[in-house]
Formats: sequence, C-alpha cells, structure tokens
Amino acid sequence: MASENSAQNLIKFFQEFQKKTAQNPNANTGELSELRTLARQFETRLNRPTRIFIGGEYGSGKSTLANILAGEQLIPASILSGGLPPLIFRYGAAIGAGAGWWGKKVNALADYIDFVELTAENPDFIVIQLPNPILKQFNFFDAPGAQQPAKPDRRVEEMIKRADMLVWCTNVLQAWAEPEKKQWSKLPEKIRDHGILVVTHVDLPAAQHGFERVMSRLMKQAGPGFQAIASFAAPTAIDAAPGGKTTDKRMWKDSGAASVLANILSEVDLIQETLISDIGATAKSKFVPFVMARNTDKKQKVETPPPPAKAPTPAPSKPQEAKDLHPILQSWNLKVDALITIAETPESIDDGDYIQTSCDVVMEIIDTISEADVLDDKTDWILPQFHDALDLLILLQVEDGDTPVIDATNILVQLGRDLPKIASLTK
Ligand SMILES: Nc1nc2c(ncn2[C@@H]2O[C@H](COP(=O)(O)OP(=O)(O)OP(=O)(O)O)[C@@H](O)[C@H]2O)c(=O)[nH]1
Ligand SMILES: [Mg+2]
Repeated sequence: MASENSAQNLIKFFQEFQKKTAQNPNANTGELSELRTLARQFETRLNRPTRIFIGGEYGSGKSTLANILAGEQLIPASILSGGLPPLIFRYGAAIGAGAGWWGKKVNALADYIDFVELTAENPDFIVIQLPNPILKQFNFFDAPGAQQPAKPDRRVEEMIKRADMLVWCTNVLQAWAEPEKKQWSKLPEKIRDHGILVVTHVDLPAAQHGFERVMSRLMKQAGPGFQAIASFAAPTAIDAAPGGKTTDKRMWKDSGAASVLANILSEVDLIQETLISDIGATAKSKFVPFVMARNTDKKQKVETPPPPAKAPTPAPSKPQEAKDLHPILQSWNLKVDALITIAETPESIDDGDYIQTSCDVVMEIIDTISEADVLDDKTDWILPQFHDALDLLILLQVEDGDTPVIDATNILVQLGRDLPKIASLTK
C-alpha cells in the first residue's frame, strides 16, 4: 500500500508539473518540452497496470492458464490451441470485447464476447475487458504459441514489445528441451528478467513417474533464468474454482494455482516498486532542479534546508503569544509543533505516514492561503515556495534517503519561517 501511495503522489507531482508549465513560453522547446513529454509518459506508465506476456510453446497451456487468471472459462475449449489471435485481458467495470490492430484502431467494445464475430475481420489482437479486480494490478496477454518458431508472428512481436513481465508455460512431459529454450532466449531481456516458469500438465498420469526428477532438472537448467518456478494442474484448478470462485481452497492450493498467482503478484509488486523508485530518482535529479529554479526571478533563492546532523530544532521562538497569533499561523504552528514532537522519537514513526501527514499539512495551508487572499506583490512568492516544498515532500516518499523524517521536518520548519512574512498574518 505504501507503494500505491507513492505512485499516486508521483502522479500528482507530474500532473502538477504539466499544469504549472503549460503557460510557460518555452513549453514546446528545449529542456522544458522534453521534461513535459517525460512527465506525460511517467504519468501514463504509473497509471497503468503491469503487463504480463504469457509465453510458451504451442499447446503448452497458455490459454488454459489465461482462463483461470481471468476467473472465467472465457476461451472455449473448441478454440483452445491455435484458433485465436493474441488476446489482451484488462480491467473494466463491465464485460466488453473488441478487435484491434496495432498502431491503427480498436473497434468499439461490445458488451458480450463472441469469438466468431471478433475474429471475422482478422484483427491483430482482441481486447477482453472484465470486472475482475485483480486486473487492476496486472493485465495479461495470451498469444498463440508459434507453430513455426523460425517464422516470427508480427502480431505477437508487437505484443511482446508492450509487456513488462513474462509467465512462461512449459508442458512437464517435454519441458525445457533445446527448441523451447531457444524460443525463450529470443524474448527481450526486459521481460525475461521478470519471468515466472509455470510447469503445466502435472496432473497427467504420465507426469507422475519421475516427477521429482523432472522438477529438480528444471530447477537446475531453467531455474536461473526465472524468478520462480511453480507446477500447475489446470483441471484441478478449474474444479477448485468453478465459475472463477474458489470453493475448495485445499484443492486450489494443491493445483498450484495459489502459488502461480502468489508468484505473479510478488513479481508485479517488485516491478511496481522498481518503477516508482526509478521514476522518483529521475523526478529528483531532473524535475526538482527545474522546479526550484523556476521562481528565482520572483523571490530570493529558495533555501533547501541543509541536512542536519541531528533532529531538527523547532521554529525560532515566537515573539507573540500564541493566543495573539492570526488563526492561520496558530493552526500551522500547532500542527508543525505536533509533527516536530513526533519526529523527536523516530523509533515510533512510520516514515511514510509522517511524510504523508506533512504533505497534508502543506496542502492544507496552500488552500488556506489561496482562499484567504492574504498575499500581495511583496509576498506572492510564498505560494510557489509552498508548492515547491510540497514537491520535495512528495519526492521524499519515493527516495531512499537516510533521514526522510528529518528532511521533511526541516522543510516544514523552513516554511514556518516564511509564513509570518505575510504581513496581513502578523498585523
Ligand atoms: N491435463 C491437463 N491439460 C491441460 C493443462 N493445461 C492445458 N491443458 C490442455 O492442453 C491443451 C492445450 O492447452 P491450451 O491452453 O490451448 O494451450 P496454449 O498454450 O494456449 O496453445 P496455443 O495457443 O496453441 O499455443 C488443451 O486441451 C488444454 O485443455 C493441464 O495443466 N493439465
Ligand atoms: Mg492459446
């Protein structure tokens, strides 16, 4: 959930950046134009679920697994193995299906799934939209296995380009022979680095003999190329969850489906965390300097507080009695003092919660100052400064800094020094 918050905060940061720079005369040239494009791309990427390509040899059980992940037996047995173009499974509030062509168009989605109709125009792919909440975390692509591996299928290649991770199905009865290994090794490293190997057909009587031996061979030969290996008996999984609802938990676990899903979700989490950390680092190195430099002509250089060696000291003593202060200052001081008190016992704090609360306090004061209409020509630099501070706080959530709580508190203390400079708050 922490990563969910961080993703949302980064999305907010990039949306704000695009909004703030939209009117800039240089919005479409040079560095700013590049940053705006990057902000848009990051926002889109952070907003979409991880995409899984289900790969494997012809007939290895990919569509059967796709049906189980979808939670419904959507792909009829009659057209399992071979009969369909690549399928994209994604989340939607209601069922929908439509044919599509890479780089061209996707037909309007119908509110029913009819594969005969969907394949009639010979599409590059079919989109299937389902109200299954798991699809909010990941989409998956089910492509037919190559019947002639030497002849690449353009439709499938386009799909692979768009994937973030791999689930590779291998039939236990013929697992990991040379041609299969070769097919797998041709996939881009980007998705192979996040691969789960699913060993299918383990329920078949022929698989029982020497099963342990096969699995240990696979561990040795294929294991190093994958993040996890899970064995899978599709018919058992289907019996355990008729209509997509697990009615027999023991059988679901025994089928291997629980483990396949857990491994997928754990890899999806890892991809998401890495993404947030990489994008957060770029935000800090490329975007923050730009944002910070933005107001230099309007105000004195914004001081980024120096990193302190120990816990920060509270805001300087206030000459006025608390009760005499303007309510806006009073409320700010109360909240920040409470946060400083918490920061003095670091062992009791969850860093993420602390920074989130700090963000909330700054967002609130931004709203309050804006609505109170208390700024004039001399102090109109204050609002952008609070916005910049908010950007910094948001980034602290995704950084690997050593002292995020101290850094956050320092930002608040610095803002507390600037706030009384608004004349109408101190009269
Ligand atoms: N017994 C058993 N049969 C399976 C299992 N997984 C798939 N099958 C069967 O294997 C056949 C091929 O499965 P598919 O899911 O169509 O395989 P695929 O990889 O999608 O095939 P292509 O799309 O043609 O590459 C079907 O008859 C499935 O019912 C399994 O774990 N156990
Ligand atoms: Mg298939």
